[in-house]
Amino acid sequence: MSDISESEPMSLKSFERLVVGREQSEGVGARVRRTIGSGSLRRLDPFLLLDEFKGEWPNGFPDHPHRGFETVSYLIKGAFQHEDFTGAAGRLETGDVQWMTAGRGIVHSEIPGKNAGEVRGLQLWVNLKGKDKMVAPRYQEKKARDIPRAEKEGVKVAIIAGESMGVKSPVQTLTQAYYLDFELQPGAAFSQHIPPNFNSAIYVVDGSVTTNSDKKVSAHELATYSMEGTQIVIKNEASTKEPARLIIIAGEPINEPVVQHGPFVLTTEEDLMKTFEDYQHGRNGFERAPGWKSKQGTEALKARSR
Ligand code: K8S
Ligand code: FE
Repeated sequence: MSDISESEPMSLKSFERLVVGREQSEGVGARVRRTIGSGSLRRLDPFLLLDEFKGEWPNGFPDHPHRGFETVSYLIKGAFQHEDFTGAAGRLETGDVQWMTAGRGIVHSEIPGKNAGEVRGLQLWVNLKGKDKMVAPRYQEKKARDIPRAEKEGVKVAIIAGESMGVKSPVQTLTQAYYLDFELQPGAAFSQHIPPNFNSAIYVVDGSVTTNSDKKVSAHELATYSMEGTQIVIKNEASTKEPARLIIIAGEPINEPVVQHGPFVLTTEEDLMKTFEDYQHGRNGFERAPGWKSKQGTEALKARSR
C-alpha cells in the first residue's frame, strides 16, 4: 500500500454513488458517455463534466466557446486536433494531455485526427473560482512521454495532476486537483491518498475493479466517494484475467454558486448575461470571436456534407 501520510490517520473513504455513462449524441455526429454533468450527477464540485468520446473524423466538436473553467482532454487512443480563434493549433496523440484554462474566453474546434481511425478520449471540466474566471486563457500540454509515471507490484500510474506513489505532476491547476491514470494487472491492488475534504471519483476506462467495501465498478462507470476519509483502495480481482484501466479524479470544492449555460459557467445570472453579450459582440476576451471560423472545422463539416 502506498501514499501513507504521516500527518493524518489512514481512513478509508466510503463508496457513495455509481453513475453509468450511457452513449448520447453530441457535437456533430459524435457520441459521448457523460457521467459528471448528466441528469444523474449534475456536478461533483469542482468538476462540472466528464465525457468519454469515441468516434472518427470528420465527426467531432467544431467551433464552440468556453468561459469560466478549465477543460482537460486526455487521449486514450488515436489523435485529436484543436484549433482556436488566436490561430493556435495542435495535435494530441495517444497518452497526451491538454490542460486548457479557458478563463475569460476561448473559441475553438476539437476534431479527431484525419486518418487516425477510431479515436477515444476523455474530457473533464474543472470549474474556476469566481476570482479566477476571467484569467487569460492558457494551455498546458504534455506529451505522453513527459507525463511523470510510477510503477509498483502490478500497478502503473501516470500522474497528470496531483501526486501518487511519491511522484508529483508539474501541471499547475488553478483549482487544486488530482488526475491519475492507473493500469492494474489481474490480482493487483493499491491505495491512493486523497487530501482531506476533496471530492473524488474513479472512472473505469477498461475492464472492471472493486473499490472500498468491495463495490464493483465496470468500464464506462463512475464511482464517487465520501468527502470523509483520505484513502481510495482499488483492486483488479485475479479472476478478471485482464488488465483494468481507470482514472482517479479529486478536487477541492469551490463552494460557490454555479450559473451555467452550456459552455459558459459563471457564478451569477448577471455575469452569465454579460457573457452572452461579450461573446456576441466580441468583448472582454471574445474580441476574435465574431466571424471566426476554424479551418479544420470548416473542412470537417464540408466532408460530412458530401
Ligand atoms: C475533446 C461544447 C457543451 C454543453 C455542456 C451543455 C459542451 C461534448 C468532448 C473532447 C473529448 C475528448 C478529447 C477532446 C466534448 C466536450 C463540450 C461542449 C458546447 C456545449 C452542457 C461536450 C463532448 F458533448 F460536446 N470533447 N463538450 O468530449 O465541449 O452544453 Cl481528447
Ligand atoms: Fe471545447
